[in-house]
Amino acid sequence: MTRIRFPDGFEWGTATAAYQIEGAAYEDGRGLSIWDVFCKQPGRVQNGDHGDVACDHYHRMPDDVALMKSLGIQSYRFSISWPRVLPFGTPQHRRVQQPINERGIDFYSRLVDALLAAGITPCPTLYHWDLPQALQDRGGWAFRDTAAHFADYAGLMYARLGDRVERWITHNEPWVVVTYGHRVGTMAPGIAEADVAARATHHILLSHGLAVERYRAEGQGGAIGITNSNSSYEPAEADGSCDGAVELARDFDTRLYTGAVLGRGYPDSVLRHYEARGVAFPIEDGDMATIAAPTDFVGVNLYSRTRVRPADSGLGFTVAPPTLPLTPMGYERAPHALGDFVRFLSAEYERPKIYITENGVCDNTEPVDGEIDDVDRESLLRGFLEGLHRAIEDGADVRGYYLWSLLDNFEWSFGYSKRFGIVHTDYDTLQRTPKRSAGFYRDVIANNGFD
Ligand code: IFM
Repeated sequence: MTRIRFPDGFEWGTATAAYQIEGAAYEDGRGLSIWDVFCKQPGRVQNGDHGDVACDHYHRMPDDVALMKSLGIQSYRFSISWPRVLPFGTPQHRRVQQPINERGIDFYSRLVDALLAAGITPCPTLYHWDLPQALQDRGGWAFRDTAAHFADYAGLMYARLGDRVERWITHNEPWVVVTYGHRVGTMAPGIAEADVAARATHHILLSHGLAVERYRAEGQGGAIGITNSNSSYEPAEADGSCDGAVELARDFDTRLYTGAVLGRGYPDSVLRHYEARGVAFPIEDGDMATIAAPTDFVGVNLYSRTRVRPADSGLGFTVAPPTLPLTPMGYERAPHALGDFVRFLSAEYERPKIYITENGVCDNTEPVDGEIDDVDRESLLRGFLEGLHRAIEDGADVRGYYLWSLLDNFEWSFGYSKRFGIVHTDYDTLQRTPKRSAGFYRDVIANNGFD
């Protein structure tokens, strides 16, 4: 049996996001986000589900922190709900009188204090998809000013939490926001326009850069980075005919986001794709340098692999049918994908410092006699971690791993139908029950690995 031990100081965490767990959507002065609005539009979200209550974490936060402590969690990646702290956007918003919602700020301040008291390092993400609806009404991410609003909101959070928070993430998965929110329209704000998608791409990345510059300008001494979604792209055929498709897929996914942030600019293939549709990225002088403001780490989210082959239209590549068994999310069970992707990223960008900011498994195993025996999750997690460990041994600089997710929660357009938690949430009683995989993860943390 292989003995796997991660490097000393490797950090083990769990991740969640505000809209997916907090609930309390209309309490204590929180403003509307685009997801509050999107969920209430008929047919947008499976079963008409929404995040009004979610896991009720807003009221159960101390218990959830205690739960993490009982599992030995070392760092917690959560997100801040922008409309909870700034119900209408930012204090500088031009047309609306802008109160800061002190009750919202107080919630995150209490969360940070509780985490620190439990010996857990806080790692907030500033944007995990819940844009204030007030900013969407003014154009959302298609509108350049939204980037400046984001930097102001970031500055507010640095000022209020920066004395205790030393690791920040600007955005979660811009690719998802752009693709599903603005190009395909199956996520909030539900737009399906190439022009809006291009504008959103650029303004989200610009907002990241502005927030990083603000972090440095304010003399904050911690670390800041961005989290991108990724897949490990593989050729559908092994004869070389699909290798170009793999590179193209990497352009649209990893290189457009991580590459731009790491100073490589936008891939020509992506710019050409949009140009062919009469769409130009709204790049102004200095933007690309701002986007490439030096970050301290790259956040990697990865759940599976994707096999691709060339296509004559669309993006120039197409996804080939799966050949491996699927999780209930429809993702291939590909344990090698995490290590493979990390190896690719490390080679492509000269060994950046990496945190795995999300990795996990959808497994809908239900309780039987109060026990949740999620063996499929445990075995796939084990495989992901084995692959990650090999990539580290091969030289990748990976500093920590955040498992998605602590709790079963609201899975966006799938509502509550997909369970990613290592802790089961009963959505009737809101009771939390650690699953078999929580025990596995607790032992991984205690041993900094597994046998
Ligand atoms: O639940 C999501 C999360 O919000 C972003 N990354 C992927 C997760 C699982 O689909």
